[in-house]
Amino acid sequence: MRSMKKIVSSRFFQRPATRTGWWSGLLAILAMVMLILNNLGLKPFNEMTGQMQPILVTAFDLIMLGSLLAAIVLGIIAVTGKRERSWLVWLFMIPVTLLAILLIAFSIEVYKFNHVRVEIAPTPDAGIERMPVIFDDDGSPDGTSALLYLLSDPRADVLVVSVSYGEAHPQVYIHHLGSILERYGYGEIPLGAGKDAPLAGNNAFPDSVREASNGFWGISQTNFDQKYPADDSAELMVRTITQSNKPVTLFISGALTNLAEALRIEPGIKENIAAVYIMGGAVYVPGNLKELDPDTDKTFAEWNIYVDPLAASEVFASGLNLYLVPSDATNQVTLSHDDTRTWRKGGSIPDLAAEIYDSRMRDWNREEIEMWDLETAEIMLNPQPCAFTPLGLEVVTAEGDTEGQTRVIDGEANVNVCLEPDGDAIKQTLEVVFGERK
Ligand SMILES: [Ca+2]
Repeated sequence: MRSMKKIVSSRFFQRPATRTGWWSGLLAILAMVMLILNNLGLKPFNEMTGQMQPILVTAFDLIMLGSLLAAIVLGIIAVTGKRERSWLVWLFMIPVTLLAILLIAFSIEVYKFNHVRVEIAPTPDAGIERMPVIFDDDGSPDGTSALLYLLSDPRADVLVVSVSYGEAHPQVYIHHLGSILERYGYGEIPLGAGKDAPLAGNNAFPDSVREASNGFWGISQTNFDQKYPADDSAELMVRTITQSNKPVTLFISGALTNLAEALRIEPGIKENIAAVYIMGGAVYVPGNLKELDPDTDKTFAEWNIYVDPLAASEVFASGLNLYLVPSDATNQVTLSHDDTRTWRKGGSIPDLAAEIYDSRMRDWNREEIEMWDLETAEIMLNPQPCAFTPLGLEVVTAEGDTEGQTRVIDGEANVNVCLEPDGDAIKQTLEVVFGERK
């Protein structure tokens, strides 16, 4: 075998000896300068306006990436084929390293997304009196945060997670909640999905809201491919309440469709329901339909009651022990980014609750936001911050401007209403429960 001496055409401190070597070095420098300009936001064409601007910006990107790739290819040829060792040629290693880092970071993200990490649910302290709770929300961002709160507070024993008609399509959104529960170690909680229609009529949230809920509001925390088995909500409620050896508390932060249907199936469940906490209605304040439907003439109703007034009317007349947290109370308590930041010490469940409100504030361009369902969940576990006022309330079911209104009537009180919540106390409890979650 003939031994071949490798002849190096340039040494490290020399200039490249070949054209390939020169090109690889110069293109690497060009690519890096363009990358730096790009990352510093100093792209020369970004500030321009007019027809040429998008073409020039695209051209910049193409030249940047093209010279990056060309520098790498020519660099490899120069080092291996032409035996170049000049420092200028070795510059191609810098973009190679950058690309490798990007590729590794991207792979880690893909891996994290595809491998649902099951976290260990906290073991509740045996000494704590636990409240058996059925959670029923209409697939809303704040309702999802309320669920995360109930999971974080050891005083709540969540028996069922159910989605009702309202902001979301129950059969779609239940899988988002299924994914969240599995991820955080609560995959055993039975799921319910209600019918995607009110008991009567066809009132509905705007399509844009319902479509956004299908995609989990653009917060890509859930595994969209996975499907989770879910029972019909009303039947699951009846079964769970009947079988519970302790009276059950219901948390309802959407339309009252599922509970009304459960009461129609088996009115006897009333005997084993301790209380129903409801986020909904507007008693002494204007309704909130205009917030999503600016052209409406219906200024009295609040969305949760409005989308299924018949269901609300049946529940209000049921004789159940009702606790209502209406817009009167939710208008008074707002969150800012400073508040959500204090939750994040508690780990991934509070992180998601914070991210949900942070993303709403970003999307709506607001510095502060009401917490609605989350406020109601907090008051349910910790009623001291709101003294409830017993009121006679009826729900207007007739079509017209007052449809869905929760109207005060003379006569016996049927609903306990939170009108003046102590926002600071509520936010303090949230900070403790979320921030100290183990
Ligand atoms: Ca809700």
